[in-house]
Amino acid sequence: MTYFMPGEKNANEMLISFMEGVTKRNPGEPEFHQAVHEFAANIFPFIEDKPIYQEMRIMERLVEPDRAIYFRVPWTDDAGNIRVNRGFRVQFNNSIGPYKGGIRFHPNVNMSVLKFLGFEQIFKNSLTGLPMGGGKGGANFNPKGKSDNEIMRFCQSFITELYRHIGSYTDVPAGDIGVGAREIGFMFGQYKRITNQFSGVLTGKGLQYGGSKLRTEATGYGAAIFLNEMMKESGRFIEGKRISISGAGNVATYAAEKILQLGAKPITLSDSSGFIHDPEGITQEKLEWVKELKQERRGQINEYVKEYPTATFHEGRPWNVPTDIAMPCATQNELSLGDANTLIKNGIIAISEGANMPCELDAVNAFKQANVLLGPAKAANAGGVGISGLEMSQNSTRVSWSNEKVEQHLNQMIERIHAQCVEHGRSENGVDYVKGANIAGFIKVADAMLAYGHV
Ligand code: NDP
Ligand code: 2IT
Repeated sequence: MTYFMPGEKNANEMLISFMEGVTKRNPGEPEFHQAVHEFAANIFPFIEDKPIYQEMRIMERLVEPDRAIYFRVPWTDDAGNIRVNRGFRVQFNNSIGPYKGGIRFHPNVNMSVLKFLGFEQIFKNSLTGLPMGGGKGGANFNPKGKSDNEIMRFCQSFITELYRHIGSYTDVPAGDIGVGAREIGFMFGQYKRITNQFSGVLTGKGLQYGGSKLRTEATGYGAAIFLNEMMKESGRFIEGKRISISGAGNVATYAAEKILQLGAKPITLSDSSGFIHDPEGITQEKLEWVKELKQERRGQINEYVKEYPTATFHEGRPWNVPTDIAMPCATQNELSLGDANTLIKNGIIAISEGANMPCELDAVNAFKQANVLLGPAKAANAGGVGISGLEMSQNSTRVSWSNEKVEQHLNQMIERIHAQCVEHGRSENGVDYVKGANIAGFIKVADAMLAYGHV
């Protein structure tokens, strides 16, 4: 532990010794170190003159998950072979509500990735204003090329262990990379079967069995609305702007959809095969085609150029395409310092992070130095978990809200999150949204922890 008395060290010294401790105690977890570092760099200056947070070791307690479990997930493939994967759930912090956060199925899932995601989720959920703690889970399972039956058997096996750790007042998982409506359906079905309970234990459910309107759209829509708020705050307009988007999944496609509604022009999408550049703009009709390609046929984005020959396909990520705005919506660390410098050279105005921690730390700092508006994931993609929170409310009260009502809540929630970032992030150079989101997210959780004593 990093023990120092309040006032003994300045903010920078506190940050250095704190990060030394975090790195030492969590060896081999680079993504977790990165997420903590980005957060702590804003929090230590904030608590420098607030000794209560230092005395009560709030930061030291925040970086230790309440608990983290991992477990065997055995399943049988269509050829009858027994396969084994590893499942995880990190229950990071339930100070302001039940653990809440997605489940990711991807071959690169490990404790470091889930701890970074669970840590960020604490503050994202705090920003929504709803009573949700932070957690994240998943498995190092690759859904690519698996049949529906294989996916079902995997989800059933995963829940057969996870069910004992979750519950509508304990921990409420949802989707993330590789986990969408199909997987949530299989997991909810198995949970219901094992426990004989129909409860709001998962969000992102189908509309026929307790899902909320607009949950599917909420993350991408929210990231576009947050972008629009940042543009308005800085006296600019989103209309007519070219927007480069990475990813072609849930977040990317609905971010593109909302951007179109706001009058801007999405020009790229990507997946693990590479990216497409459509200088004429990706219209709603083209987006519908992409959704069908990715969700129904589970194909690769390179097929787009056969359907729409004005577009070109390239390997890698779309950051060298000249653009006004970028929305990384695929995965962590998908935008490097080199990419940031290219975007800055090409005159980028704003970034809105649909994915979690898509920009490397050096890239974040480069954008800040160049005065590029940067909407951090905690704030910009909070619309997804925000509507998950409202799905929980609807399940608890056994009602189903209309599209209009949920949409109104989503718009207001994103506007309030934006306002909190402005309140805590404003300086003479404009708004530092990373700082604003970190501090605003921290205060509520830290004050709840103070109330609980030394737990
Ligand atoms: P999906 O699985 O629906 O889509 C992910 C997309 O990103 C796919 O196009 C996928 O390509 C691509 N991708 C994933 N990993 C990589 C990689 N390592 N390299 C290149 N491309 C990759 O996931 P979501 O859209 O739900 O999630 C995207 C991001 O948004 C994640 O960071 C997630 O944590 C974050 N997020 C999601 C929320 C949600 O509600 N779903 C809420 C808040 C944040 P391919 O199809 O080839 O696999
Ligand atoms: O990263 C995220 O916020 C999510 N994957 C959504 C979590 C949720 O509980 O809806």
